[in-house]
Amino acid sequence: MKSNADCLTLALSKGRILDDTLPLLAAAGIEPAEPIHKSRKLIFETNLPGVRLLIIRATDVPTYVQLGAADLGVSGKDVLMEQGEEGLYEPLDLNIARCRLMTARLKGAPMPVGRRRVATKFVHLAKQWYASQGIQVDLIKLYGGMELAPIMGLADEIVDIVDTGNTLKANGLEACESIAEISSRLVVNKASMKLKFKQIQPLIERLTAAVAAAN
Ligand code: PRT
Ligand code: MG
Repeated sequence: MKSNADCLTLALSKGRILDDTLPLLAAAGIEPAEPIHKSRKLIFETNLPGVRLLIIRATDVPTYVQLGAADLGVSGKDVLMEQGEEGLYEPLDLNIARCRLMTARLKGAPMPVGRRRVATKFVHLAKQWYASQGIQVDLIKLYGGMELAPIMGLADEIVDIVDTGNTLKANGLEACESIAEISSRLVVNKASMKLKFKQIQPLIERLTAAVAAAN
C-alpha cells in the first residue's frame, strides 16, 4: 500500500449520507473498486490510483479529517457544528442529506415554565442556541430515540433532526423552533490542503460541478 503522503484519503459517513455521496463522487470521476454496500470492509480502493475511501460513522468523520488520518471528508453540518470545526476547511456545500435541526414538544403541551429540561444528542449546539435565546435549560444527553424523552416525562422538549416530520408525528410530537438548516459538507484537512493542493483542488472543482449538475 502507498504511504499517506502519496494517497488521497476520503472519509465518508456511512448510513444515509453515503447513499447521496456516492453518486456525487461518481459524477466527479471517483468510483469504489468494489460495491461498498455488499462489503464489510472499511477501506476501499477506487478507480483512481492512490485515491481511497474510508467508510466510518458520521460522528467520526470530523475527527479523522481534523487529525489528518483522512485528507477529505463528507460530514453533516450538524455534526460539524456539534463537534467543532478547528483544523478544517469547508470548501463545498454538497446539498445532500438536507434536514433541519429543530426543537420539538408533545403536541399541544403548554410552554414549560421555569428552567426547561431538554433532551438531545446535540448538547453543545443546544447549549449555545438556548443561551442565544435567553432561555435557561437543563440539558440531558441522549444517544438516540430522543422522541421518547417528552413522552416519558424525562424532558420538556427535545432538539433533534427533522426531515419529513413523520417521526415526530408518529410519536405525538410537533416541531417548534428551527435552529439550523443542515446539509452535508465537503471538509478538508488544512495541512493536506497545502501539501496536496495539486490533487485536492481538481477534485473540489469536479465535485463543485457535480453538485451544480445535480441541482
Ligand atoms: O448511526 P450513527 O449513530 O453512526 O449516526 P446516525 O444515525 O446519526 O447516522 P445517519 O446515517 O442517520 O446520518 C446522520 C446524518 O444524516 C445527520 O448527521 C444529518 O446530517 C443527516 N440527516 C438527514 C439525518 C436526517 N436527514 C434524518 N432524518 N439524520 C437523522 N435523521 C433522523 C432524525 O434523527 C429522526 O430520528 O430521522 C428522523 C427524522 O426524520 P423524519 O423524516 O421522520 O422527520
Ligand atoms: Mg444511525
